[in-house]
Amino acid sequence: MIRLTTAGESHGPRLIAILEGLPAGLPLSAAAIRADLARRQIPLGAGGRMSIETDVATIESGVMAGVTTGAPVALSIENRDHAAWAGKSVPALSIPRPGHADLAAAVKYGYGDCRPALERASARETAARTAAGACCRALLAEFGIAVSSRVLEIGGVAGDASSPAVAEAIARARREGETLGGVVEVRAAGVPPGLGSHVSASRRLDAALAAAVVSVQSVKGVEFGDGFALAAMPGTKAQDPIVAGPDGLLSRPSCRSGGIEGGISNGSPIVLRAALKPIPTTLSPQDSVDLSAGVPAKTRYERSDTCAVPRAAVVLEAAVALVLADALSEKLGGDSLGEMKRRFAALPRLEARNPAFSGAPAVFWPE
Ligand code: EPS
Repeated sequence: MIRLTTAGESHGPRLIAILEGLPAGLPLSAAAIRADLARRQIPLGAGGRMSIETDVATIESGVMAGVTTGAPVALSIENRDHAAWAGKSVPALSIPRPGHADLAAAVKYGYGDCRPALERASARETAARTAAGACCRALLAEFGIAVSSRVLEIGGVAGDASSPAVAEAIARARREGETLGGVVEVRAAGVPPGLGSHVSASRRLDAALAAAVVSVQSVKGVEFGDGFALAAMPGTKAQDPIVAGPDGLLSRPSCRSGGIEGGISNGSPIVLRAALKPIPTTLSPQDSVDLSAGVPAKTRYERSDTCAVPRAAVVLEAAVALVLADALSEKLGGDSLGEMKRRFAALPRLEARNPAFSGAPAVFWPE
């Protein structure tokens, strides 16, 4: 079982990730983690903070001589901006931003200042998740599984992170004191059939992926394969036909189900999309209430990003990689990489003529 705990505040000294359950024997380098952290620091849509941080993860434990030991892997990432906050008196934040955790968390935890909510709810935390996701990606790569992503649209404008129209939409939003959300697609190629299970709600792979995706800050929607469009299709057009190929193996020419049927990976690529709302910290003031006086007040602006979608794409990859690594280790036993590889090699293939099927009738419920 692979489990991640992160800790750390946005402007605290550092972020921590503790990743439990990686098998022993997995080569893991700070450089591989650094590569994903660098991908996440894409400047498009980012505010001033990104030019302060250069995220580097230090491997604190669980790796000896460049190889995992099976013990928890602890990672730390310095917050360079912490130096600007250490020892300084910080004005109270008593006007919660609609859409942020400010109000709900302050009431829930009895805070007298929304700042503790801001600090922990901040998407700065996603640097730690990305670092842990890189470790999971390294495990998946050993089995030929690759997780990738692309931005499909930002602020209603179709295009990926390199699209001039998208860049222009973000620049316009910045000029207008607005923020933008968008849609990201994540794909996992090379996923073997048989991850997850239909037998219990808690073991369904799509349920675990949906939970992980929605746990990423700002995500408000998730769909698999053709997702919401399936709701309007006739049943015969909404499935992925099962075809016997010339090699004697089964194939699925379409991927409307997103590679998961009955909560189990079916051997097709896993395809999901996440919808992110615009960041709630806006240059233009929004209607709120000053909780210290109980009177209407406009939100105040503190430095923030215009659009987090390009960065979120890498974070969503990490979230998906973590769930797939967990499901793979459940399927293959998770103690050592060598053991997992032997079991992986013995997984059944999707044969068109399946020897388990004799065609004989059976009495399933004897009287
Ligand atoms: C964030 C606000 C901004 C972002 C931050 C997430 O930080 P600050 O308030 O310091 O300007 O830059 O994201 C990161 C620092 C990061 O590494 O992704 C927020 O409130 O969610």
